[in-house]
Amino acid sequence: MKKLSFILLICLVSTAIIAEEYFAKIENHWLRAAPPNAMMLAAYGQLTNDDDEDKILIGAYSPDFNMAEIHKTIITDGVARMIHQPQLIIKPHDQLTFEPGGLHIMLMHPNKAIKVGEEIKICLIYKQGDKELVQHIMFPVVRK
Ligand SMILES: [Cu+2]
Repeated sequence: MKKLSFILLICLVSTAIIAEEYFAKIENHWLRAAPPNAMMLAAYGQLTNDDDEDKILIGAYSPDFNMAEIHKTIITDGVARMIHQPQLIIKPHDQLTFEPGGLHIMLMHPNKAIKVGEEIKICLIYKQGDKELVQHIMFPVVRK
């Protein structure tokens, strides 16, 4: 819990301190709308590393959810399972696509109603050496 509140704090104050250039570029990002009582929602998008160094993604956080993790859906023997991804490396000049049926940001236990048309803040946590850097992104809530 202490770590979570620390990350939340970074999430709220880090924009001014950390150069935006460090982070992967995110495009086509969206959060899938769900029924009002849903305990799990998922967010998607495409991350591009325009840099000459690896970008190492180690997690996610959202102030509007009690828990967030990066997952990958894998189908084994016809059964879909979601596997937690504690670390994902985006190679230089490469892309990582989060999409339904594959990689996703799993958002668990919302602490408010998540409505179509609004934007929800999700923070992606990167590792650079022994530092953790946090990228804030506003995800539009879309029904599809
Ligand atoms: Cu998941």
